[in-house]
Amino acid sequence: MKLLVTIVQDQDVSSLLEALTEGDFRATKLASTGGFLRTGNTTLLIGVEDERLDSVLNVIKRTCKTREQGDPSPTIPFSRGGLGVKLEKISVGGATVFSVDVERFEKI
Ligand code: 2BA
Repeated sequence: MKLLVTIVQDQDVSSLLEALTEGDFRATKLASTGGFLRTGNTTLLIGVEDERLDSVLNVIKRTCKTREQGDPSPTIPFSRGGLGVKLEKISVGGATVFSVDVERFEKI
């Protein structure tokens, strides 16, 4: 079994959870914040049997979109680029997925 720590943009969460549920996958949704942009995103914990890994990755690929986002750092004093400097647009997503081997899984 694998645990997929899956970071997605908030805009994609609803359709991703719908597609996961339709595919009979289980997920837990956590609110998170990106360390670079410092804006909200969502982390889903998805436990999946090894033989269904490709299938769940396809659902994530199909559902999560790449978007351009501005760097908000000018609002943070003395951060990258300094005050008032407009930085370039950044490409975010579709999804960042960490696949971790699950040593043991129990529902009690
Ligand atoms: P953020 O850390 O807010 O990063 C948002 C986007 O900013 C990233 O999109 C990437 O395009 C850019 N970015 C991040 N760090 C950068 C840096 N040091 N220099 C230049 N550009 C940088 P994604 O790569 O699609 O990442 C989306 C979100 O996924 C991240 O939000 C973060 O929450 C998470 N993430 C990505 N890689 C990670 C990692 N290695 N470890 C933990 N979380 C990660």
